[in-house]
Amino acid sequence: MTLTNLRHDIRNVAIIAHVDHGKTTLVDALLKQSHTFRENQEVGTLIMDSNDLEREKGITILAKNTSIRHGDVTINIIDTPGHADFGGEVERVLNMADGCLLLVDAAEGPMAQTRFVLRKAFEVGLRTIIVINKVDRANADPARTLERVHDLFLELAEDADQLEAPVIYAIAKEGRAGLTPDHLGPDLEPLFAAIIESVPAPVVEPGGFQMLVANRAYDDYTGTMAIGRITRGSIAPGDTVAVLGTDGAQRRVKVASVLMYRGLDRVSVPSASAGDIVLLTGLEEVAIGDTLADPESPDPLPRIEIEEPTVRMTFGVNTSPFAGREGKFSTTRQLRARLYKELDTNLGLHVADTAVAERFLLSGRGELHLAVLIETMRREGYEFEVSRPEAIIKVINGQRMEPVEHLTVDVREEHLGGVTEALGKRRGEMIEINYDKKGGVRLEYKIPTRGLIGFRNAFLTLTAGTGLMGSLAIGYRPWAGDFREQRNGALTASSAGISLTYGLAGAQERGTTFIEPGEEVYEGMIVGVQKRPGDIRVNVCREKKQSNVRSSTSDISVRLTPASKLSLEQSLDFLADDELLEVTPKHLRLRKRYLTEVDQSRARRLAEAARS
Ligand SMILES: Nc1nc2c(ncn2[C@@H]2O[C@H](COP(=O)(O)OP(=O)(O)OP(=O)(O)O)[C@@H](O)[C@H]2O)c(=O)[nH]1
Ligand SMILES: [Mg+2]
Repeated sequence: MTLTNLRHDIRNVAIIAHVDHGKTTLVDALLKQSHTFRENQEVGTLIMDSNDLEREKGITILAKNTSIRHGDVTINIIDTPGHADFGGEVERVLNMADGCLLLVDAAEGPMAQTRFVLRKAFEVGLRTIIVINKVDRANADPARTLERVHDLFLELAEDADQLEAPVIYAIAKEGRAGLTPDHLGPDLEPLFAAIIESVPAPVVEPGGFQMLVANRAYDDYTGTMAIGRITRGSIAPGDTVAVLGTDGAQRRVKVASVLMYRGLDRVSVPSASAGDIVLLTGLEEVAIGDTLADPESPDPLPRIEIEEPTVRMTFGVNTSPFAGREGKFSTTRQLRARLYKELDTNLGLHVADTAVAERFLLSGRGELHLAVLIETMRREGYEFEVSRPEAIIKVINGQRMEPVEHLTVDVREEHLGGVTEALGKRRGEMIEINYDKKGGVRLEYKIPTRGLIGFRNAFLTLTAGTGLMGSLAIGYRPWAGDFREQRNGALTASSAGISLTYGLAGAQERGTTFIEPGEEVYEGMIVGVQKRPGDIRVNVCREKKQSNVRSSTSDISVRLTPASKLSLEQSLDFLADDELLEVTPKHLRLRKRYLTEVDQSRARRLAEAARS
């Protein structure tokens, strides 16, 4: 008989779902009900979405840990992002858990990312609890949702054990759960009970200390912290551990302190042992995926495997005439150091040098993954320029291959025509269509990643903001042929200066403008979009000619339509191949890669010469 030791006092559980299905809201409720906060302490909502960008966007970007007590049991909870672009965050933290709560919105049912996270959970052998959330929604259909979840289980489960999963119904927003959809209890007790009952207690493997570094955190007092779940042995401040790196490299370091999560805090503890999720300080250069082990038994754990990026773009030193004006950091050296540093924690990201020293190639899991990095860096004071995001094409066995995604969209029936037409043009292949009784349609597509870049904005317009979409990279397929829809031409500034009402009014006769009067522009900067293909130069700085009879009201007769300001994501969507986005802490400016007519025609001649 083998003696396995179990830590009955601990449950390690990850919360996984498609975007917005209510993970972070459920963590709020779990924290509140376990009396983690002082009486009357104001904590607000979406407590775990603690960084600025998460709060602004209302989505989780980084996976995070917390811990609560329920009776004699410590429940360590890992909240994960549901957006596909941050899938790397989910992959890397699942190894800290023994079980997961798979949340599914009772109205939406399983979406693209539900499939992805469930597949990953099964791969690492997690036990699942199905949580059908938002049963309060007007169009909730818990029975149908459960049926679809079961279909997904049959498709993805790797062994029969995984098919058995308890089902809990919940309204995370009200902190209530129950065993049937129409009889929820007053609190989350049924969910707590299910976690304690069916998430396995951590197994204590025999042997010396061992832990896989799943995450890192930083704080000014303690420096870098290595976060992970101890699989073997125990650890105390002052212990020496071997850090096992990528290439079999090994070095010894002393652990300064051992911390554990308590609610939203991290507290110092005298020791921790197998099953615990800990933060270790004093180790400095530890990479995610490294194993920390007892120097006497330095056995490495398998490194964390992350799916490959599908989208890439260049980040370069700002070459606009305004370079160096608005950013604190703008040199090649600063940009390069910052980008490579990102690799320490952003596992889904790749960075490479290019033939040009001032330009770097960044590859990520989607447009949003790269956009979040851009936004983070500009807030830190960086200025730089980026190119249009593109799908990563590979040549495999001499054949041109491109990434393909499984796309799930939910639209109202009246928008069906527009959406299917747009997806058809982008080489989408419909695999399934399902009508529900309430005028909604769910479509499943296989579509090249290329076809999805820039699609989100079009989709929101086509569905008047009511559509839902989610996609998941499913691998590489032979190149589906060219289909790039030509965007309407850009209105570019014909000379440098300050934009004026009169000049902008002239530009508005040709199309839609992106800037307000009084903004500084340079030649070749994009100030709007015209009504048909082909760029046009416009003089937005033009003044109204003074007439002999001076009239104080002469300018008032010009009425401007307000500028249509593009957000970062909209700007990235807008970019054509011969354009760049200038990013500074203060401005986003679209521009032609070659600013003047002379440079543009020279570039065209060179390109033609290279082709012939
Ligand atoms: N009606 C209803 N709305 C809910 C419920 N639970 C959460 N929501 C709402 O759903 C939205 C998304 O909730 P979040 O908790 O941020 O979802 P999430 O799964 O953490 O999202 P990501 O981390 O970005 O993937 C919020 O507006 C919540 O208020 C619920 O039970 N019923
Ligand atoms: Mg969240």
